[in-house]
Amino acid sequence: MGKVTGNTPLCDADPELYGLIKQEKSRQRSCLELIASENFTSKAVMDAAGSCLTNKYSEGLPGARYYGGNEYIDQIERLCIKRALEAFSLDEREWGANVQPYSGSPANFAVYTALLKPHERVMGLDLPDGGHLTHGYMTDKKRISATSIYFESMPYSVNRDTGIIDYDKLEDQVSYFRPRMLIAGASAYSREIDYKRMRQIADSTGAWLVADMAHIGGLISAGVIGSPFPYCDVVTTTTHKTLRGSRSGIIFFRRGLREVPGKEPVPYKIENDLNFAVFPALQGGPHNHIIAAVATALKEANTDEFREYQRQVVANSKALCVFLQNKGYKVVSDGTDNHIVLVDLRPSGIDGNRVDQTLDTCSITANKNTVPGDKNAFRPGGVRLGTSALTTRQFKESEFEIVAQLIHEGIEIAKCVQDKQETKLLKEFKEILLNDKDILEKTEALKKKVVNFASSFPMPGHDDI
Ligand code: DSN
Repeated sequence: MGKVTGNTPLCDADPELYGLIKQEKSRQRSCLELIASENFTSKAVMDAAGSCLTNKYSEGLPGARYYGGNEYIDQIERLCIKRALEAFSLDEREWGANVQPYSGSPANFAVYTALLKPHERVMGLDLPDGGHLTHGYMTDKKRISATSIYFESMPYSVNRDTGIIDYDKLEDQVSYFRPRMLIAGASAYSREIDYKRMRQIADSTGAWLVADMAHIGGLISAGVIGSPFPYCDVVTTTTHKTLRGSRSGIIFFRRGLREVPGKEPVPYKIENDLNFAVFPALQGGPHNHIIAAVATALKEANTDEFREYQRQVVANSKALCVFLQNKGYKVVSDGTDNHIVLVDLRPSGIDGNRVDQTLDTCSITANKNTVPGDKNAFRPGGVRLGTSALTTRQFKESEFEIVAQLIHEGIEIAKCVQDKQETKLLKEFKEILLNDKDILEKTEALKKKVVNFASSFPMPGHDDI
């Protein structure tokens, strides 16, 4: 018998790659991870994602595949669907789910493909106001997202003073634009969405109401914020943000009867169109290893431990918000209901790019973000902070008080760098940040504090990679 190939572990088969993954693991462990869309998934989820299921093709749906050998794959996908419905307390007579989308953006595009004809109209929250690219984003000069290339989009916005979605203005816009689909969802919005009001607004023009709960799926599953399911026709999500699974997407769709005020209820007929849009219209074979890993994450989501985790995520976010406000920072909407704190840095005399770069140098990972009123998405005035990842590492309110202090110290350094600038160029800022002796002393000292602090907390997953 010849030698079996493919049994060598990664560390021996590809030491170069193994070394890089190890370094990334060590970065994750030693930094303060505050990117609101990230989290640390469990060892069990990673085991499923790294399993033999990656070997299998299974185009089609459970029980109706194009290739043979899918008896276990079918059971795995059905299990994932069942757990997806359970995680949001949905009755399978009223809701179904497609767990094959590769992630949130493909899930959203599948919804557009299924529910709309090309060039029909959509409305989503504007990206600079906290919306997502796939909610129809375009600029004055360019249609950026495919959702604005193949469909006609008009953004709605938040009130510039309050930072809250301007539902009255939205209602007015809808009466003129008459969209076929209204999207309720966001990437950088820290307040609860009024789905009931959005349903009324969608009904005023007979539009589909689609929620994109990618950021807040875990919080909704745990019941710590309001659910879109009672009001929406379709709900999409990613599975790796607050839901803490592997990277994937899910589309939930209504079954049963569609109630439209003033009309006889009609049966929903969107299930087949949505399934068809995912495959064969947009995707090929499902990523079975990832569907399995999502199934494991959804099992974890249906536990008291997970619900307690989500309560802590929100408690930590509220605490971080207050600690930063006490240091004089302006928080968009003056608070938070979820895992996000969106800091408007403009009143502090600095911007998102400069703070993001400075914090990154000190092992604090957050992202620059537009804040309401920003004119240019490439020069955002704020920074978005999220508490999901560090809460997974057992951070509580007292740890977030330290996090707020460390962020504040980072922002102070960014201001020192800015003071040394002779021009307004970001390139010059970076030069000074990375080369100026005084600044280097400051960033190295802060980084040391951050790394010592972060490294002392537990980290889920495998020890090495
Ligand atoms: N990149 C994700 C986020 O940070 O919100 C959304 O796609």
